[in-house]
Amino acid sequence: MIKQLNAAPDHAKLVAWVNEWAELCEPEAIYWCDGTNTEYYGLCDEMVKSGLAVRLNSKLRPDCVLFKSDPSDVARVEARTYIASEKKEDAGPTNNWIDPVELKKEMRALYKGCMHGRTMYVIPYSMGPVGSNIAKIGVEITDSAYVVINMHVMTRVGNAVLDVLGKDGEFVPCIHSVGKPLENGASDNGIWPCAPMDKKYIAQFPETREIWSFGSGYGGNAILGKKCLALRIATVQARDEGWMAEHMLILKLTNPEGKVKYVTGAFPSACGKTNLAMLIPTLPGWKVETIGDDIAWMKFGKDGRLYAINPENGFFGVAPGTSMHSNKNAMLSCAKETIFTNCALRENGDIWWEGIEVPLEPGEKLIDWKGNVWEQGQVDADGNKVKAAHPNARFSARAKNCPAIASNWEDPNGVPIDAFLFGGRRPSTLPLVYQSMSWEHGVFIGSTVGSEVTAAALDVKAGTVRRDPFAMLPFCGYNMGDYFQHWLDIGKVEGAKLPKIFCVNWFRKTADGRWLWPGFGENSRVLKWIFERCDGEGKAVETPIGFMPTTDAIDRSGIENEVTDADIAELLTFDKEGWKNELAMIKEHYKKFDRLPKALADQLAQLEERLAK
Ligand code: OXD
Ligand code: MN
Repeated sequence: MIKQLNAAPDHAKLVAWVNEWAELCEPEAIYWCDGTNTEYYGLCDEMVKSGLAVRLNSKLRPDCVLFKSDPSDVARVEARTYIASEKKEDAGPTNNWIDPVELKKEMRALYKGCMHGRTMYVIPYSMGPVGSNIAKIGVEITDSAYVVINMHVMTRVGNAVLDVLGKDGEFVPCIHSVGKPLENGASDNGIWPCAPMDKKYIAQFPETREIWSFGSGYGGNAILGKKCLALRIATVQARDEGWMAEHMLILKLTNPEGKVKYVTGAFPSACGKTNLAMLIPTLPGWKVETIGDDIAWMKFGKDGRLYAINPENGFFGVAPGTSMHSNKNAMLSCAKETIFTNCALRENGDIWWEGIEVPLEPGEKLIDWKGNVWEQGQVDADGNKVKAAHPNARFSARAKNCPAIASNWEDPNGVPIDAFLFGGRRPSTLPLVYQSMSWEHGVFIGSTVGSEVTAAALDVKAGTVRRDPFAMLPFCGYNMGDYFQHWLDIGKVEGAKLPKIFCVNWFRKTADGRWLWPGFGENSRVLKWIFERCDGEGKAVETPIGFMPTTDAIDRSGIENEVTDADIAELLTFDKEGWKNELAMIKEHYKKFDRLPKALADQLAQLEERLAK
C-alpha cells in the first residue's frame, strides 16, 4: 500500500496520471507539493539531517544549503538526451533520436519499482507568472527532494498553480526518477543518488508533449521546468502556436533621460549571459535591470510587437568565475536563501569557488566538491592544480533576491522587445558589434552563432568554432532547419513590428593575444549604440556584413587610454580575408541541415557576392 501523505487535488486526469506512475514506480509514499516555505525548509532540514546537504553558516549565508553530487552526475548529459519524435527526420540532424515506442518500453522497464523506499513528490508548477497568458503549467513527479527545492527556486510551485489548473486544465506531464531504489529499508547514507551513465535518459516526446527523465539528479537533467519544458517542449508548442521560446536573457535598458528599451540576447553556454543580464553600466546615467538570465518566451501583442516573459523564477548560475568584480548582482543574489551544488566549503561554514576573489586564510583548508580535504596550491599526480569547486558548480538563487531585478519582471503581459543580440566567443574576425541589414539577414546571423573552443576544453583543434545556432543546439525540440524556418515565418507575420537584430563580440583579441575590449560593465557602451540604433540614430556605415558603428559612434569617454583609437579601429574593422574564411566555415556548417530554408541559402549566396566585390 502506498501512503498518501496529503490530499490529492480535484483534477481527475492529473490524479489518474500520478496514480498510474505510482503503480509503476512503487514509491513508499505520495506527497503533493504546496510550494510553501514550510515545505521548502522542512525538506532542507531532512536532507541536512540525512547527510545529503550541509547547512551553511547562518550569519554569513542565511538559509543556504550546500550539496555535493555524485562525481559522475555534474552536468547536462547531451549524449543521453533524446528528442523522441514519431519520425526521425522531425528530430533533425542536431538531436539524438530513438523511436518513442521503443524508448518508452525501455524506460518503463527502468521505472519499474525505481522509487522503492522513497517518497514520490508531485510538483505542480508554472513557467512564467501564474495565470499569465504566456505562461505554461507543468507537473513534475520526482523522487528527489533536491529537485523539489530547486523547482521551488527556479519555477512557481504549489497551490496557486493548482487553482489555475482547476478541475481539467492542461499541463505538461514530467516524470523524473534518480533511478536508485532503496531496498529493505536502506538509505542513501548521505550519498547523492543517481544511476550509471548508460541508464540515464533525458527524453522529450514532442508530439505528446511529455518529458521522461531517468537516472540523473542534476540541473537541467532533473529540474524539468527549465531546459526540458521551457525550451525543448516549448519550442514545439511555439512553432505550432506562432510564438517563440528562446535561450535568451532579457534585460531592461534605461538611458539618462529615462527612456527604456528591452533587449534579449542568445549566447552559447559559458559566454557570460548571466553577467550581461545583470551588468552594472560604467556609463553615467545608464541603468541595466534584469528580467531574466536564460530563457525568453515571446508572443505578439495587439500592437504587433513581441512581448517577452522570463518563464523562470530564479537563476541556476555557474559559480566558478562569479565574483563581486565579474558579477556583483549575482553574488548578492546568492547571499541568502540559495542552494549551492558542488561548491567548496570553508572552515567558517561559507562556500568558496575558483574565481570568487575572496582570499582564504593562510593555511586554511577547504572541503572540496568531492568531500575531500583540499589544501591551497594542491596539485594532482600530474602536477595540475586540483580544483576545490567543480567547474560546473552552481547556485540556485531566487530572482527576487537580485538587486538588479526590474520592478516589472513579473508583468504577466511581458515586456516589448526592441533588440535581439547574438554572440559568442570569437577572438578574431567578428567585430565588436554590427547590425543586420534585414530580418532575414538577422536570422542568418542567428543560424551561424558560434563560439571558439580551446583544445583543453574539448577534444578538438584550438581555434575551432563550435557552431551553436541561436545558442539552441542542445535545446531545440525539433528539426533545426524547421526552427530556422519558424524564425523566418515570424518575420512575415502581418503587422509585426520586429526587434532589430545585432551581433556582438566582447571577446576580440589582438594577434598577440591581448583582449581588445574590457567587457563587463563597459559593454554598456555597446548597449548605448544599440539603444540609439533602435531609435534610428547612432552613426553607422554599411559594410558587406551589415551596419557597423563608425569608430566615434561607440562612447569611449573615460576609457580612451584603455581602448585606444587603434584598438577601436581594430574592433570595428571589416576583416575581408577573415570573412572569406568565415564564409567557408558557414558553408560547411550549413551542409549539416537537411531542411535548410532557401531564404538562408540565399543569404549565404548574397554574403558571398558582397564579399567578392
Ligand atoms: C545552462 C546552460 O545551464 O545553458 O543554462 O547550459
Ligand atoms: Mn542556458
